[in-house]
Amino acid sequence: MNAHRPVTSTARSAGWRAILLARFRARRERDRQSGVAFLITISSLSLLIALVSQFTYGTTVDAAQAANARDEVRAHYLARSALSLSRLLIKIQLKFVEPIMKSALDMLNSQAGQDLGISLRVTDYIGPVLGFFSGSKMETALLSGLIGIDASEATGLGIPTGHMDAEITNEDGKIDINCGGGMAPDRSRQIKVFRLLQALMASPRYNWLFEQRNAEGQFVDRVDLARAIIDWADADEQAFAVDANSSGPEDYRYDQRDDPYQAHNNYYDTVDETNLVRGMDPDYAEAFASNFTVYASDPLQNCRVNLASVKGDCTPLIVGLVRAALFPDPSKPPTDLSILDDNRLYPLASILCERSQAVGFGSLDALIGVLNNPAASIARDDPRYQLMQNLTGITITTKQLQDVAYVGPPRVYRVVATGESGKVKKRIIVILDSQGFLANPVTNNPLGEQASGVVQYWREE
Ligand SMILES: [Ca+2]
Repeated sequence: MNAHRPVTSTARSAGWRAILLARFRARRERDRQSGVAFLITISSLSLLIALVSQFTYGTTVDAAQAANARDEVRAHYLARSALSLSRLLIKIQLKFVEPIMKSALDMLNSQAGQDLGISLRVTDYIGPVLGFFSGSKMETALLSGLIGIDASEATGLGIPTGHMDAEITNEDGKIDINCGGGMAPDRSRQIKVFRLLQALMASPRYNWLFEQRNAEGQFVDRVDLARAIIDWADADEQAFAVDANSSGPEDYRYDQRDDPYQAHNNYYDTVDETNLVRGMDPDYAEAFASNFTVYASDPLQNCRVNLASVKGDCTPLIVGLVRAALFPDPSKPPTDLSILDDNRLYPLASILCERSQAVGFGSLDALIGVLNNPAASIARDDPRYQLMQNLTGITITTKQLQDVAYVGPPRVYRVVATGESGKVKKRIIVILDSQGFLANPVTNNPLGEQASGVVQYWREE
């Protein structure tokens, strides 16, 4: 019996191996488990990071969207407010200022024995009025101080953020290119429009426009352009001609262009529509279109321009009106060619234009006075004093000027109201006709609504 058989080295090493193997297995198991934990941690972390960044991004976008939406609404209503205040001023002008000014001027004229020829346009003061409502506290205080009231206790004045503005102009002080057009064209009115267009374009300073090819590679002359503008607006297919016997069919070939279209053959909807008229290109539009309107205002429906309403750079228009008044018959060349001399007419017209900006015109005679006697129409300290002393006056009668122009209460207004909040800017362009037909009154005071103008056109951008 061999109870104590010695352990062989082979058996010992097998034991160690088993131990080592077990340890190795345990460790591998442990390592394997710790790898899983690491992976789980990493993936949880990335998931969390992705979630958090998605959340942050989403919140930032939502906040920006909300701010944008807030600014959109705020800018829209600021523009609407500017528009409402503009309409209030228009109403004040038409309902109160015009009648009072008329009786005051009548009284002054009868006492002083001469025509003072001034007018008051409260609509020109829309800027300060808006400043009163939308400016800072200091602005409001300053403006209320100017008119002698204490606005410190008034509530609702001033806006904390944003800005609003408005510009009020008249359409009356422009050439009505729709006059005489439509379904029942009126020849005598069309001739008037033709005269006005010819006279507006007559200036030698525009020669370069008619001496080179236009954007479409064509030569266009003044007669063709005026005729095309008139023919677009009338229903008939007969080309307009001053001499009715020489007229043929309209042949503008709008439908044979690369981008064919039909002539409107009815009233223009906007002045921009003149861009579709043959011969018209951006250069002509820039030179003349600012003097066009598509809204009638002449109470006699005789295509005349309201000189009480001219605004902005009105010198070319006044030059045109004077020329149109002096050339009643466009089929004959003018007898006095000196009237085509820009050096003679432009300085006078620029003085008249300046005066219309400053005090307006109370009557046509005030304007004729300057034209007849330029030397007496300028102050001594004006730099152009000497120039005006050397200018020969232009003989023009009230009757001649009356044929193409009048001075009367404004009728059609264009209001461009803007509202700004943050990065958003809204602009509302509205045409208001104070004598327009009010089809759908929204209050029970339709007359009051009409007084601030009936909306003819509305565009928000
Ligand atoms: Ca036509």
